[in-house]
Amino acid sequence: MKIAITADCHLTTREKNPERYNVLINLVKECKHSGIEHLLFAGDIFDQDTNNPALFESLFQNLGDDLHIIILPGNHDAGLSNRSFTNPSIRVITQPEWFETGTSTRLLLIPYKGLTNMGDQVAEIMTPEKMERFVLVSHGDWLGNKNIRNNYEPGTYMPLLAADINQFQPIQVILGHIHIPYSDGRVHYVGSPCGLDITETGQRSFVVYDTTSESIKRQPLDTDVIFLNYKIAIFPHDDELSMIQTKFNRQLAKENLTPSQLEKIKLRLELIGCSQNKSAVKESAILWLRQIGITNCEILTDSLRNNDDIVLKQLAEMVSIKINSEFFLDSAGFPTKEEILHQAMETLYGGRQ
Ligand SMILES: [Mn+2]
Repeated sequence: MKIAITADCHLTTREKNPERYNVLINLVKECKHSGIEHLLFAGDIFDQDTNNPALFESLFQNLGDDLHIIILPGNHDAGLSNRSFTNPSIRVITQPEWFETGTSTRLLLIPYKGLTNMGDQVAEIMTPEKMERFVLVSHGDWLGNKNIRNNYEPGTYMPLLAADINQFQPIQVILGHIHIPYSDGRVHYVGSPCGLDITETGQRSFVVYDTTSESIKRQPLDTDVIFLNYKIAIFPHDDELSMIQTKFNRQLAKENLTPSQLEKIKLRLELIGCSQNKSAVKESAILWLRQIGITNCEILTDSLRNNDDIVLKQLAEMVSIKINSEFFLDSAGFPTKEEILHQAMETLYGGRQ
């Protein structure tokens, strides 16, 4: 059996964010195409105060027995219950519940509950003398890694502690709440199916749990919009545009986008460092981006210095060559070459504009 899991759709109205609805239509198509029988929402179907079950339900008409929708309410879905829906294929989980998969490994579904820990919720349903083999699916903050947090809503939501994992030993943990797709050992954040804003970048995906192999796989999702947010450092040069082009193309290649996805890009490009003519380089960058099919972009140059001093320009080029030499290697825990170049330009041009 294959179970698809998504989370953090944050639906508003269809007029305001049609892309958040359209991606769910695509998700249903993907599920049917891949022989997936269950589609599980791990919380936050709705955004802030928007809560329109009828509109959500309209996306899942005529599902028949092919696809069953399971909803775990998140911290934004208060009050959601089976009474909210008329479609019998949609089921809302309001209490911790076991989900049978036909194998000896079950899914433990824990809906969001404020002012509790996820571990307490697991303990409530777990028989103390019997060690269950299970996959935990829920909505909240994984506290085992401090580097990830939810920019969308500060605070701590039904936290899962490393001690909880040690105690209950779920074979996998699949969570909603953090919108960035992320995996840390056995803990996986599904990520929002469609980027909500410029901080939720790149191609989006959903998770498929295969009950036979007990494996987790990510499957790409087709979205109306793909956010990209790049920061590029430059130094004064007669061809600053090609400097931007090289760095931009290098970053874009990592996104693995198809040519038809280019027109879906919503780009924020922040230029930092120093330019010999910042308004000219901004203008030429916009033109070039348009030529390669990226029309929806904003270029930020607030932190870009402007200086055409000829001596400093030569110094800047020498510094940049040094930074690009093998001596400075990009590796984890160290500043990137981009950051070093930015700092070097700040040092070189600071206070001399
Ligand atoms: Mn949430």
